[in-house]
Formats: sequence, C-alpha cells, structure tokens
Amino acid sequence: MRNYTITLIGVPSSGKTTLFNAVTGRNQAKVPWPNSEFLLSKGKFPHGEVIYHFYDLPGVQSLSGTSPLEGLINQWVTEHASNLFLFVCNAACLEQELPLLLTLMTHTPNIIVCLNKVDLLRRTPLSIDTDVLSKQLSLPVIRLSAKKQNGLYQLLCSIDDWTEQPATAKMPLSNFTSPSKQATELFRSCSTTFSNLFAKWRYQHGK
Ligand SMILES: Nc1nc2c(ncn2[C@@H]2O[C@H](COP(=O)(O)OP(=O)(O)OP(=O)(O)O)[C@@H](O)[C@H]2O)c(=O)[nH]1
Ligand SMILES: [Mg+2]
Repeated sequence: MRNYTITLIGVPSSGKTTLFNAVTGRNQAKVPWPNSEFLLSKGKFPHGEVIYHFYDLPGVQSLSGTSPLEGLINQWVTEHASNLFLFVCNAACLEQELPLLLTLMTHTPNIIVCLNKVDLLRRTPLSIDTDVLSKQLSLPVIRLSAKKQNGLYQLLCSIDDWTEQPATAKMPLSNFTSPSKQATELFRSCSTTFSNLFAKWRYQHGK
C-alpha cells in the first residue's frame, strides 16, 4: 500500500470542509495539531493500491499572518511542501483568492486547483476559462461543486495523475513580487465578465 498526504487549503468559506466531507465520508477523525492545542480534521480515502490521507485546514487569508493559527498553517505548508495540496477556491470570487494561491506556489509546486462553487457561476455574468487558467499556472484546474458533488471523479483522476509524476519535475516558483498585481493580470487573462446574464447566455450558445 502506498500512502499519500493531501492537504485542503484556501481562504475561509471556500468549501474545503464540504469537499473534505464529500471525499472522505465517515472515514474521519480529529487529530491533535503537533505542538499546539488546535485539532485538525483528518480523513482517509482508500483507493486501489493507495490510501489518500486528507487534512482539512482552517481557512487562511495569507501565509504570512502572525496569529498562532496562521503560524501553524505556514509551518504545515513548509513541512508538507513535497506532499499534495488541494487549493480550494470559490470560483465566483476567484480574483480575490488568487493571491493566496500565488503565494502557495512559491512554497510548493504540488498543487491541484479546485475551482469550487462553479454552480454559482451560472448566476453571475462571470465566465472562467479553466484551460487558460491551467496553462497560465502550469497546474491542473478542476471545476467542482463540492456541495452538489460534481467534479469529484475528475478530481480523483487528477490526484492519481499527480502520484504518477516524477518528483524531479516538481519545483516551486521563485517569489512573486506582488501576488495581488499578478492575480489581477492572471484573472483578466482567464475570465470574461459580461454586461449581463443574457449576454453571457448568448455568448455560450453562439447566438
Ligand atoms: N453553492 C455552493 N456552495 C458551496 C459549495 N461548496 C461549499 N459551499 C457552501 O459554502 C459554505 C462554506 O463551506 P465550508 O465547506 O464550510 O467552507 P470552508 O472552506 O471549510 O470554511 P472554513 O473552514 O471556515 O475556512 C457552506 O455554506 C457550504 O454549503 C458549492 O460547491 N456550491
Ligand atoms: Mg472548514
């Protein structure tokens, strides 16, 4: 049996716990966070010859915060840089959540972007081109609705693919000088904001 540690990370309320519950079901436990009074949710997903051990981190706005919890998350990211991270973001708030992703990319290349809450996109004039986003980041990007349990199979396939990659191909990026500026540019390149929902519908249906 091969064992892999997979950490769910993202800003508060992006849907990490909903995704964690959807994937691990009842195979869950609260475990002590090393050297602290905090508890951490751990869940198991046995899958063929491998066992994926998922950890559901609390939401965090930045990796350089000074609160005890932010310090622990920062330490977790550093210590687990060679393991896989699922960056769970709210698709409808992508621009605001990209700076955290860009910062995470300076710590580890082992990231799958979970573009969660895509069901909400239908109700906004925003469209996101997942292929462009994935190409710009050089990371897999999976469209998901954790709440509706859509996209979970694609996510598991992407996790399986990650386990097959040679470790030598994985290198973190050098520091982004300004994650928020980079985030704005990245968001512009992969998104279209229509003047209204009808314009979006016409575009998507080629009318
Ligand atoms: N519409 C929609 N709502 C979702 C989806 N996934 C999660 N939510 C909702 O988003 C809210 C926050 O979900 P959580 O899973 O608690 O988010 P979290 O990232 O664990 O939050 P923190 O642990 O506080 O950082 C809840 O009301 C969920 O029901 C989704 O795919 N679509
Ligand atoms: Mg949570």
